[in-house]
Amino acid sequence: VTQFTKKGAIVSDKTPNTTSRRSFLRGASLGVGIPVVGGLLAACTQQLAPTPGAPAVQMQHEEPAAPAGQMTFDEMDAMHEAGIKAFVAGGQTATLGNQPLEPRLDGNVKVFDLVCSKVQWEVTAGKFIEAWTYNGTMPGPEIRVTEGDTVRLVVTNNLDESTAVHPHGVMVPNNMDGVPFVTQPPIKPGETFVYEFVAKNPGSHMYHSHHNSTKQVGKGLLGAFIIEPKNKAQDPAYDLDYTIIMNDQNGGFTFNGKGFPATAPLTAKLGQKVRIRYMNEGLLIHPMHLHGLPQLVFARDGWNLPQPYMCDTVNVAPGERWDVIVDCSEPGVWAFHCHVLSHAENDHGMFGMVTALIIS
Ligand SMILES: [Cu+2]
Repeated sequence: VTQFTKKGAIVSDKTPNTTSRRSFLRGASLGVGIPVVGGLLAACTQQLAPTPGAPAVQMQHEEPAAPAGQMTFDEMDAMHEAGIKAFVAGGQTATLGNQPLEPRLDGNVKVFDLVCSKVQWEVTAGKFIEAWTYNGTMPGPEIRVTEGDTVRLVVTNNLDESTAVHPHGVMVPNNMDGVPFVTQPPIKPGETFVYEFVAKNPGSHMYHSHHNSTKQVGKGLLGAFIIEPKNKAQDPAYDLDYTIIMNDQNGGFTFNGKGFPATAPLTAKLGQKVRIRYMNEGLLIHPMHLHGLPQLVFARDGWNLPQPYMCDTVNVAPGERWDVIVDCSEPGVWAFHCHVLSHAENDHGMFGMVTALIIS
């Protein structure tokens, strides 16, 4: 029996570990662990329902690695395994960022109400940080419209400093560009500002603060702004659509506002094609590496490439969006992480920018 303390340290009896992280993942990827994959999928569907009384395992990047020599190899392995087990159990946080926001209709205008406010945001199980948010989540809600739609963003500032919203990558009239003292006055605390424009250029875009932005975007004032093309045939065909928004300030290294093991896995059925939209809202580059399966890169910053190409690591610089297709041709649990290794793993196990593509 292995027990977990609140700080993530592990108290174990003499029972030897029979499944290391590597053999666990290897078994799954070789196909001998299909029941394991099924179990993972079952666990993932329960992700929004934290297990009552489940151990709080914290794998935080701020946690200083124990000095060399203070952990035995078994202790180190046990900490690595604990992180994987927590991920499989569903990460154990109750909130999700980047959730679809249904617009209300004013005539033919799609209206999205965005309220800027501070909340306590759970980055990993039990670890809360102060986040500055749109509508209470980090990232803010996903705004998704269709090319040609008229879009209105009604932004109310309930923060205690001014702000503004920049539709990043979206082609808008100059006065809708969201840069204080360049295209508009700042939205002061208590004020509301209305942005309205026609969504012209389809693709994967973002919206974020453009005021005191190192702090405000870092704190969480960011989100996905997706414009679907009128002609869907202009993109490669896909069955599932995932977005991974990266940030590297508030709460450490995060995908969609969560650090491993609280990150959400991507799940797919064998043979499906998965579209992944990478969006980097951080200060650092994040080369996204998927194990086992190549990525077909077909768009950058919302613009389809004249010549799509295959790779296994897609470097995503700050401000960039890259769209890829993964052909899920091999079942298993495929590790999927930023390949700046200090954003993903240390003595205490995997943390931060780590998730998995689970194909069953
Ligand atoms: Cu990274």
